[in-house]
Amino acid sequence: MSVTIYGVAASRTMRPLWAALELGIDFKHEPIAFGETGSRKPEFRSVNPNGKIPALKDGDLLLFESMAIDWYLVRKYDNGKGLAPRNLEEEAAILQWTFWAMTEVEKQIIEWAFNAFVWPAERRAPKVAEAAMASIQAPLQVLDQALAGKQWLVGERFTLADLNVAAVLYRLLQADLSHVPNVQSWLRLCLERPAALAMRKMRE
Ligand SMILES: N[C@@H](CCC(=O)N[C@@H](CS)C(=O)NCC(=O)O)C(=O)O
Repeated sequence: MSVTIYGVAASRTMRPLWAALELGIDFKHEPIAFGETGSRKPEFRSVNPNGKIPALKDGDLLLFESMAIDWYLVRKYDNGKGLAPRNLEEEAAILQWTFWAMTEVEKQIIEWAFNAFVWPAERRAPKVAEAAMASIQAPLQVLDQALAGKQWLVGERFTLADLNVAAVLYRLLQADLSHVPNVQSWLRLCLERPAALAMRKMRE
């Protein structure tokens, strides 16, 4: 077993854990906590100098950044499973959706979730949650249109584009998505795959 994934599942580590489970990789999981009690400890800085999770070790290779780790895992271990791109156009489309999720909606979804239900009630700021939810409406419409008449984002099969975007949207399972019905049904389809359910069991 050469692959080790560092980080508790209830964090962005859910992304490489889901990818590894989809790919059937025989990996070791080190559930390092985030912050002072785990990822920021000096001994973990040799794994990820940023003091954050997730991180990955595969033989001599050390990697940080969840989406770079996912990219590496599917490029190395796909073995025909279909998560990896099959040509340049698919590669660009998978990167497009991955970067879109990270830059257009990730921060706002986290802000919404923490202020809507993750933090204890006294710490929540309902107005911040409301503003964060309002700010993702335009990108959600873009995603909804991209999914019109399609089951998956790229190449008519479940790819890393679906995994990365659905992992970023995970918290929206608890939001009302009835006004973006394509996103609603696609998100459920992604997050109810056996590998996604196994990942969710590790974190919920
Ligand atoms: N862009 C990085 C973000 C990593 C990150 O911020 N991870 C959080 C947990 S989800 C963390 O380790 N925070 C600990 C800290 O900032 O002390 C990625 O996608 O991997």
